[in-house]
Amino acid sequence: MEKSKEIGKLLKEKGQLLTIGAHDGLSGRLGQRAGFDAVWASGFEISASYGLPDANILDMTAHFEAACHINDAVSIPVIADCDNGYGNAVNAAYAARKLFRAGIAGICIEDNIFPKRCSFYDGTRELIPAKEHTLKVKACKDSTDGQLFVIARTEALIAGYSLEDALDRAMSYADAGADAVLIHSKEKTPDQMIAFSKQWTRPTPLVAVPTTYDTISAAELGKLGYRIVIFANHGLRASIKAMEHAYAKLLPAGHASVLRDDIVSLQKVFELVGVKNLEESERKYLPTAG
Ligand code: SPV
Ligand code: MG
Repeated sequence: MEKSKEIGKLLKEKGQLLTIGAHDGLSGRLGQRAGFDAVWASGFEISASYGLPDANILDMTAHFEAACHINDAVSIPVIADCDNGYGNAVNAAYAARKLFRAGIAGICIEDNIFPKRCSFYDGTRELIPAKEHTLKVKACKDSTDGQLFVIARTEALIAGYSLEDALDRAMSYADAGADAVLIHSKEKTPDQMIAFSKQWTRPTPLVAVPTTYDTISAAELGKLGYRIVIFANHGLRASIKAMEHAYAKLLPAGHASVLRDDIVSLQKVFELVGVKNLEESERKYLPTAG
């Protein structure tokens, strides 16, 4: 089945998609193995993996390549975080078509101006006019004859707009043909998300990214209408903690045996990256091997 149809199909079958953030093939594959339904090619994670802030510093090509690496490493659908579409509606539509043709199942575009800043950074932010983002969403859908799963995201609550403004924007994006609407919040409690969902009147599924409001469960979000839940950056943050811990032990000890309980075996890495397949291919296609 075409990847772009899989998200809709999974939503029908499972009711809710649990999605894990990733920045490369390996982190995506670990997400699939853990049992997540889909992978979020996170702009935050991809930027961080370059040692860069999440602020449109990396260009579209870098994001595209990372999304493709993830997509190649997994068989579950990948949703590419396309930030603000890397420019106007024309830029966004180009990115959408390119990702669709590469086999990416879905994209997400947000109503931040270009360049954007991560939702969690301090400071004020500007959004593009609702009408402009509505057309951007439509341009992304049209660019693939409606086939790509397009999540329209509003940063209205992040920017300090009212709940009514957030709802107006989100309804307009839904009416333009978005397949799902992501309402983002940086509150520590899920109150905004609960209030938003209670006033949501469209059949379009809602998407939640419970990063700061981290005590509400996916099941509870599901009951509110959040049918896609994205754990956007938890793999990256877990790996940073694990690496910091290991390096802090390794340097003073000066010998790697102190890490035996903290790291996976080489065999585990071999298995994760498919060394068995490599060996099979070598036997089959390299006359001198074995
Ligand atoms: C990302 O993972 O890049 C996202 C989610 O867009 S957030 O960082 O919460 O904005
Ligand atoms: Mg992002």
